[in-house]
Amino acid sequence: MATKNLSEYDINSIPSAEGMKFGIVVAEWNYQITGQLAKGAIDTLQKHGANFDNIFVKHVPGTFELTLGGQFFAEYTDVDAIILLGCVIQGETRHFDFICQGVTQGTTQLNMNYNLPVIFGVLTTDNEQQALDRSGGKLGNKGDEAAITAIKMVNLQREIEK
Ligand code: DLZ
Repeated sequence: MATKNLSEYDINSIPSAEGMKFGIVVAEWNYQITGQLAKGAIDTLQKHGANFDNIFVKHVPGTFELTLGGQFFAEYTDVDAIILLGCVIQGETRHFDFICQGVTQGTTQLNMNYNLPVIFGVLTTDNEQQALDRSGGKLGNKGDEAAITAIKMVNLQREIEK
């Protein structure tokens, strides 16, 4: 089965991110991966017109804390979208399941509670190689995909809000 390259998209279909403000929350756990996700997201936002001064990056200890980090952005700042970046790698215990469940449900809640795009940029992989492949490796970068999703959702909200 072919797997999608996370960095491939139709460049002409992306709205301009000029004037948009973004909060990015990055998990420190597996930082060799999440640092690359953040780099991909920041580069992609700028490539599509976002000003570097309108991109705010904060770190949290692990993926489980991404939701609260995102809530801080939603509650205390005027960003237009929030991008959550983490990487959970399957281990020998069920910790993986609990972290993934917590962050997915938490992200959905933030979207609904704040009426704000909160983008799920979390890799959930069986091993480190799968994560490397998706953080700037042979399958692209999930950070790029998260940035494009954020731009599209801000644009959609602005179109419908009018
Ligand atoms: C504890 C833990 C484990 C085992 N694995 C990961 C992981 O693969 N990726 C990740 O981002 N964080 C992991 N953590 C840390 C949790 O996300 C969280 O920081 C701690 O459980 C403290 O709440």
